[in-house]
Amino acid sequence: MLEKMKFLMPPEDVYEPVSHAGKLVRVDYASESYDEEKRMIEKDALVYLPYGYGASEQKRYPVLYLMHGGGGNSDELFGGLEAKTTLKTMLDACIESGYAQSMIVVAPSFMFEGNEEARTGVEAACALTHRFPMEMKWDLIAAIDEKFRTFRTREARAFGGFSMGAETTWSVFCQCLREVKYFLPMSGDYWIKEVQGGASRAKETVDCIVDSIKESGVAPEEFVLYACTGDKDIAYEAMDTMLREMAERKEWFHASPDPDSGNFHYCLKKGGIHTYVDCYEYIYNALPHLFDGVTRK
Ligand code: FER
Repeated sequence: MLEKMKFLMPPEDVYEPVSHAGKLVRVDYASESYDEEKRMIEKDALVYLPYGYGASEQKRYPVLYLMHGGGGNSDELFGGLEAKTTLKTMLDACIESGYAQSMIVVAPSFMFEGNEEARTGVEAACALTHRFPMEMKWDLIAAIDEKFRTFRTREARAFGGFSMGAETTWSVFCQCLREVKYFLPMSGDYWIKEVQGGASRAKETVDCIVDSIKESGVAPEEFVLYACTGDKDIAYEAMDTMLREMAERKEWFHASPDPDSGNFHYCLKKGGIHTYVDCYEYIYNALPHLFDGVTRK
């Protein structure tokens, strides 16, 4: 049996503006298509800088990368520079109260020009989510570490995403374990074998994940997964099947209901559905457990 981590409903006041608010900035960076064309491409990410960022020359920050779902772009999670969603207010409140560490949050996109079919087609989207880890480790991390005062270590990097962003997260897990320690796949399974292959081809999909861990040389004690979804979510069955298969591989995944011990946590929201409102609640649940020991030593 796979024991679950307790889901906490965020208190109402995390959605109320606080006096010590962070800010959103846009960052442009160069990447390439990482396909046969090897095209140079212009990319951008929306970056959340916590309150006080820049006040001290010495202070460094951990970085949480967050990927949007299918049909989205780098504006989607934060609601653009105007912060039209509740994510920024929630981060401000969680950091001000000390519930979460002060951190930089980066919202990039797996989309880029010339791939419009990936907005609606899942196969086309997968072609992009599966190339994104190369952009992540060869371009995006470098751009963020160059522009901002980050720790520049894997212990101070987390990657999460919702729906197709969760699919991206599994892909980043498999290819960027040496660059990133914490992973937060929300409402999505890994489509490396086929669409919803986490359910239809669970064993082969999890074999791929395990092979990637072996190849990375990263030990099970050196990564942490917070996998979240809701039991009414359209991704529930596929994700649940895949996570239960993962829990069988006890050499690699140490499942624990305690979010601060073990490396594999399954957070399930009763009644949770496939929306960003639920996604932000999952982020709220994972936030206090990220970057343990980086700045609280
Ligand atoms: C899943 C079920 C649905 C999933 C993604 C979706 C990646 C939704 C995709 C979309 O509509 O863009 O298991 O996992």
